[in-house]
Amino acid sequence: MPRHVALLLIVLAAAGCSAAPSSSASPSPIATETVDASPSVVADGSLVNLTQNPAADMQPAWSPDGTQLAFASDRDGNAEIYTMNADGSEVARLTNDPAGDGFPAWSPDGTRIAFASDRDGNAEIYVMNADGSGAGATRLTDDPNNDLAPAWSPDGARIGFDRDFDGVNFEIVVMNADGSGEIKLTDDPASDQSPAWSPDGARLAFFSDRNGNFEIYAMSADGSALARLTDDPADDVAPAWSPDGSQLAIVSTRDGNEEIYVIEADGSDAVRLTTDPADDGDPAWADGAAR
Ligand SMILES: [Ca+2]
Ligand SMILES: [Ca+2]
Ligand SMILES: [Ca+2]
Ligand SMILES: [Ca+2]
Repeated sequence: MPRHVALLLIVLAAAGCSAAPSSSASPSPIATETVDASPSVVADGSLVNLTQNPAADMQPAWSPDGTQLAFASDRDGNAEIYTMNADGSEVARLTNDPAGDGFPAWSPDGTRIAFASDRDGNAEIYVMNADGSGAGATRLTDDPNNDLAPAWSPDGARIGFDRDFDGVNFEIVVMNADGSGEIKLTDDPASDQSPAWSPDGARLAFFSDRNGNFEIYAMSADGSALARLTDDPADDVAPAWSPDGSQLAIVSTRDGNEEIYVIEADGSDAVRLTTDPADDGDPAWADGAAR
């Protein structure tokens, strides 16, 4: 049994949205996320549905203090970003744009939320205040390719994301939090997606099909020292670090449909957390020390 699973809450969205971008060349990658999802909280395998809404509620992200979740939902007709308390109460809508808005990610100080939107013609990374105040979203990227899945470095200085160069060749890119200084960290014809910073900021985990099927990888924050963490013929995607950096939550289809697993940071000792005939995706790990 991994050390911290019983102490921590992992939030996830049921449905196969985690792997959807990899198999789709859709011009609207945010608005076309999988339907029938709803964020749930699982602590050692017990599930609580937080949203109870017929719309698709996806991509849950914990606030740094563990009191709120941001998520994307199409409950108002197209994908928008929302926040709610950790018990599902006080849902607030933060975006209001006919384009698709998704992939919310909190800044480490909890004041801002980065997200992806195709409101300017293709998916770009934006940032807005987490409480809905201010003039709205500020655009950080300006690239004709789709930019998705932002993830803030633990020191708040940088944002990692994935850029879709041709519908199948995603690369991991890092920029300064003001959008300057882009650096492409991967350079492989396969699809490299969904960067996740380790809590100490030293490593970036992601998933890639560079070895024939989706596996979890981790590299140094400068792109060096690449390590493969999983080795299973099924799809292994959507890594999320534990708060102490010793483990990752991942999604795998190794038991027939998408379930949440926890692996050690070196890839060993996979433990399955969910057992449900529906797909379970998009894990996000809350900091147990804050709860
Ligand atoms: Ca929208
Ligand atoms: Ca773009
Ligand atoms: Ca690639
Ligand atoms: Ca695999």
